[in-house]
Amino acid sequence: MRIDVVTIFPEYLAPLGVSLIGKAAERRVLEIRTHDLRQWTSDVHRTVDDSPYGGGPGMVMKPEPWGDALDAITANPLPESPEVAPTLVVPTPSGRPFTQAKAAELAERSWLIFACGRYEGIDRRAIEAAADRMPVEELSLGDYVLAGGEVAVLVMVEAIGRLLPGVLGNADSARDDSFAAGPMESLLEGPVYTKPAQWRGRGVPEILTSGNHGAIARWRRDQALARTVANRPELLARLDPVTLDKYDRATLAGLGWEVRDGRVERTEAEDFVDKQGS
Ligand code: 6GU
Repeated sequence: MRIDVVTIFPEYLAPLGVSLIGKAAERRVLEIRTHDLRQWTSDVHRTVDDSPYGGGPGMVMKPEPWGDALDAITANPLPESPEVAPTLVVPTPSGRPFTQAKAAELAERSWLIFACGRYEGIDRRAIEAAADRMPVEELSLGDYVLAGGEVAVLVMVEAIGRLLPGVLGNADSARDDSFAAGPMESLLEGPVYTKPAQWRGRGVPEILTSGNHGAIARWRRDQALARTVANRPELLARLDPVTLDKYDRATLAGLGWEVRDGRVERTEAEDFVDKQGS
């Protein structure tokens, strides 16, 4: 996969040279090129922003440097498949959610270009002009506001890159991840343990040293259900009940959840008649 990143802070992307993604780049599974947007400015101040039409706070990124940057980068297609158009990813808190499913979808593309906005965003015309020539994905990490797209690119490239064949050491390690199965059958992962067997007076759950692999799998599933109830109850409500066996349902009952009308829902409290009034 080829990844181009356009930013006014190329040094912000230095972590892409480290660890899993850095190693993958060394092994040529990934080719990451970062570009300074200011190389596509022509004034002495290398201006990339201006005040917003219509007024308001902050500054907007000018369209010309972005247009020239995308022209220049797309003028050098993949040597192995010169016909493929890149996908442009624009990290923005106004985008659609960046999910594990979106990471998996983007991991199938051979060429991604990330456009890091700063300030109040990029002039809309630059995005629209790009969309005439290539798929454009405006994506958000979540419901909070970062100062710019650079950190979001680090997050997205790591989430996408670890799904590429040959990036993870163990081909199975992505399979059991929280969200690997998609939102309809996702539970959070439960706790994990390693040696020593005793540490500061704390042991390891006995089941994990029993050698009973069926019982271990059941225990892990129960832990996943309990953690999902505690931390992300809205994920449970999205579960397809056909993914729940009778043991799952018994565990959920003990946690105050049940399958009702084909949905996973919180069990009504004993006093529910009282709440209805009389
Ligand atoms: Cl992708 N960008 C910025 N600037 N802020 C964000 C975000 C992205 N996702 C959440 N907040």
